[in-house]
Amino acid sequence: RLTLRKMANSDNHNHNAHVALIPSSGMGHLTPFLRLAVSLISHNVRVTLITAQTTVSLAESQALSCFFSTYPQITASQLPLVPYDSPSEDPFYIQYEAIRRSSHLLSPILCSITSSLSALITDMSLASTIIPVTQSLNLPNYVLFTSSAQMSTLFLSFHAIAGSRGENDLFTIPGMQPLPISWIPPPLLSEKDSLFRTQLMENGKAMLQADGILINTFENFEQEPLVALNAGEVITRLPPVTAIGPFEPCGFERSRSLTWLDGQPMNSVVFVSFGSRTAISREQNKELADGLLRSECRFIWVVKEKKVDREDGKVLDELVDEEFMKKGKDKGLVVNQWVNQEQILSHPAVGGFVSHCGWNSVTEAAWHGVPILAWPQHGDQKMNAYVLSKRGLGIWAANWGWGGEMVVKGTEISEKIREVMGNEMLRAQVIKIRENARAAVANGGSSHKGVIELIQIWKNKNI
Ligand code: UPG
Repeated sequence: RLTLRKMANSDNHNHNAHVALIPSSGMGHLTPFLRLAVSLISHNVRVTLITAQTTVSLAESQALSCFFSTYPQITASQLPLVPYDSPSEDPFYIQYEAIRRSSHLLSPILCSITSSLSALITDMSLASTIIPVTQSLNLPNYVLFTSSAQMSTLFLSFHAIAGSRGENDLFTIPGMQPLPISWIPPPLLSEKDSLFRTQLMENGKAMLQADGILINTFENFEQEPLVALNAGEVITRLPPVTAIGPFEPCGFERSRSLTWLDGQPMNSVVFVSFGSRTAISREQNKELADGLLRSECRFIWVVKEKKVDREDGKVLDELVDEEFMKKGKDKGLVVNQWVNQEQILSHPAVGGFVSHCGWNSVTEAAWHGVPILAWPQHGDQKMNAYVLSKRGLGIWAANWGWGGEMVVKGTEISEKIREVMGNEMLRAQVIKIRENARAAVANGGSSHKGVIELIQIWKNKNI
């Protein structure tokens, strides 16, 4: 406690806020932290980014090296990890757990930061082990929730309501409308212990001790959960919840030119991608290929068969059958590697997005005004699909179930793709959402105000 206080006092001449950020694991968690860091430096906040010493995916290590060379003013700091393994679990959750079990090593890192820190911003998956560390240093801790505000209502209340079920297969989160129980992430309903369930319960509970909760969303898009959270209806004694998104994609993420897309008519291409860590079965991919051909739309399809990109080594011919490659070659592109999704969504030729509804994908689609065909696969994704379909950012074929629960037929997929690509009313609604998203982070917008207020609080702490 003493160490951090003493440093703060000796650094009184520095009136800029200085914030350290600690993401957890996977591009779905790293990307929003990088975007937030860029937004903070644009407001003259000093930023230190603390990352785990090794990353699970190649995409993360490449993004980090590109990020630090683009923004040399951001200080890089590394957290060494104590070894942890649990072979039957998801590699990304294992990494969360390794970081959580290494949280005590954060203390000397925070104390060694030479200019005084105003706050630490912690990923929600690390909250329960990092909050005690910052409390002992008397350092404010803000938790960044990287999914929807809707999902946060479940995350924050589940430890208190686990075991209680509504009627007729409904599930009720206090302060919210009852939802079908099939939208709750399955590991939360299982009797079996899992990292997902234990971590979510512990983190949700610990977030009551945070100084604030920040969410990558905007008021106009998720008013209902945001109001319920701040009114204490979801759970009492919650710190202030501030919507500070959608985070603007940043320049360093753009790389390649998109020659093929440049030659396609406006709104004619459907982009198909299930994010950075979702594997789709071979059987389902076959139906997806069939659906794409039947839809007669142009397409860019990212095929992924493994969770972790380092294992995604198969050549395309092995993943997609020869006949599809022949028939589809004039219609589109199939890739089995990292693409620049944000850049693709920003292209005028792209008129629809078949998405698993990872929250970054949803906010990127909102930012660029691209209608979504929601096909949630796991975790928070049905909650996110619910939000986007309710707000008119896309349509959700809710009867397709979770990923792997059934094999959705090509005929059905093609129908839904056509519905999204050809629906002019939907397109007009989505354009409006894009305007609202951009207005939220522009000068005077609700999220912009939220960030400015936070920075003021952090600056006052320094003086
Ligand atoms: N991305 C690319 N190129 C690719 C694949 C992904 O640029 O080839 C980017 C994409 O633009 C996005 C990020 O990687 O910025 C992926 O994030 P997201 O769309 O949120 O999906 P996941 O990677 O699946 O994210 C995890 C969870 C998801 C959750 C999210 C935020 O799987 O369910 O909402 O984290 O908590």
